[in-house]
Amino acid sequence: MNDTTYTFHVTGMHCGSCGMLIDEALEQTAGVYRAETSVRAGRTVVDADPAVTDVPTLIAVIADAGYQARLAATE
Ligand SMILES: [Cu+2]
Repeated sequence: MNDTTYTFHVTGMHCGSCGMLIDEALEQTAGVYRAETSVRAGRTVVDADPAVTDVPTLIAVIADAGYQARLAATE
């Protein structure tokens, strides 16, 4: 199984609900195994299958939830 970990810097989050909203939106996205957002750190870590989804898609999902994301790291 393909598994890439993407770390995004996310701005616009105010509280824990913001983080849960982002995690739920990402985990409903095809190819995403797991998402974990830290509101305090302003960061979302996403485990996903790069054969199914990609960075622009993940950023768009976060944008649709109402937040701005940019890729910080891929491993
Ligand atoms: Cu909030």
